[in-house]
Parts: sequence; structure tokens; C-alpha cells
Amino acid sequence: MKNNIYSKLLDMKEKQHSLFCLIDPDKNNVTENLELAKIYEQNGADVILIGGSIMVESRYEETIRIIKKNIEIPVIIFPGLFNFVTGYADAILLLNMLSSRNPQVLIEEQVRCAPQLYNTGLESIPTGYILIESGNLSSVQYMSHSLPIPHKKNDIALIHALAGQYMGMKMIYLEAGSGAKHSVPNEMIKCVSSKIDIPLIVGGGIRTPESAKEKAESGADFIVIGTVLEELDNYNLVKEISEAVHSVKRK
Ligand code: 1GP
Repeated sequence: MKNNIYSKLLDMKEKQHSLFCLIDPDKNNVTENLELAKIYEQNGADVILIGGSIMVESRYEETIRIIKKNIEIPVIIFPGLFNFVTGYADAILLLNMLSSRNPQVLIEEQVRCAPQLYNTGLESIPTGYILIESGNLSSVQYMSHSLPIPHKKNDIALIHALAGQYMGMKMIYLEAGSGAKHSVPNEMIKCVSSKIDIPLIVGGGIRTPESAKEKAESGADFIVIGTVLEELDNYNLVKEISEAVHSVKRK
């Protein structure tokens, strides 16, 4: 298996805080998704993530193939609970939902994916995925039958992140859930980022440049935004958020 994209992400982390823009293929048709990917790239996105909690769109592979062909930045699959592997992407975040106690998201889905990962040779980036309570029931919480970690329990989030690191995960993702009312608290990001050595992704409910900047200042290496882009008719916001994230100096 190749290791190019993970190395690229590590280089990115050294240089600056980065912005990942999430496209849910179910929300638009293939042409519209391609247009979005191009707009995000032109406005400063560093990575395109593709995925969602459920997948109804039958042209998922086609969406990834066309986006990949037309943009330069990495295209990474951010899988939901079902089969999302396709060799057209650059890599997949192979999520292990560390905060869950449901075997389906701890091992069953990964086993289901393994043959296709083998057959496609797609680069897989093992990612410790930690769900944080966010003030509303998120799709990922509902679909995964998993309790999130309470909003203020920084120490619980930290020990899950450390467990992921010790088990060999290459990144940790603190997830408040798509469309979260409250994003992952800055104090929790500080607590986790100060103690782990692997890259930290933070997403869910980030809607403004100020909030994205605070997450980066608190130690998030990669900031994910999705929902706010779906509601967007002014793409300047992508630019403003990417500039805010990139403006934060590396510590
Ligand atoms: C969801 O973290 C991502 O998995 C992005 O969340 O859609 O709330 O930006 P939003």
C-alpha cells in the first residue's frame, strides 16, 4: 500500500494549519459536486473529503473519479458506516470509532472494507474517530448506536485519543457531528493536542472564520467544514475560513 497522502498530510501539518472541505455526494448531482470541489480548491481548501453518514447516491464512484481528475489537492474518502471504498480516491480515512463500544464501528466495518482495500491498493489512513456530545443528536451518533463523550469531559476525550495513538492510529479526529449545535470545545482541543504526537482533525458545527481560527489556535491541525458550505451561496466564506485557518502560526 502507498503512503503518499499521509506523508503529504504530515508535511502540511509542519507548514500550516489546514482546511478540509467536506462534500456529501448525496446532497448534489455529479456536476454540481465537481463545481463545488473546484470552488473549494480555488478558495483555499487544502483537502477535499468525500462522504456522509448514509449513501443513497449511486454515482458515488463517478463523483470521486471526476473530482479527482479535475483538481490538484488530495481527495480523501471520509466513510460513513457502509461500504465506501473506491480506488478513484487518493486515500481513505479508515475510521475506528474509539468512543464507541459498538463492535460494528470498532471492527466489523473495517473487516468488511479489507478485501476492497486490498484489491484497490487504496491508501488507508487509520484514524481514531472520537465523537463528542454537541447539544443535538447527530446522524453519526444515531447510525453508529454510540454514546458521545460529554462536552466538558476533556480527560475522557484525552484518554481515548491516547489509546488510539498507542494502538497505532495515524490521526485523531474529534467529531461533534455534522451540523452540530456546539462544536468541539476549545479547551478539549487544547487538552488533547498538547498530549498527542499524531495530527489532530476537528470537525462538526464550525461555521465561521472566527470559530475555525479558534480551533486551529487551540491545536487542531486540520479543520473540517461541511454543512456551512451546503447552505452557502457566497463562496467568499470558504476563502475567509481558509485564510483564518492558514493565518494561525504553527507552535
Ligand atoms: C462532519 O465534521 C464534519 O462529519 C463536518 O461537520 O457538517 O457540521 O461542518 P459540519
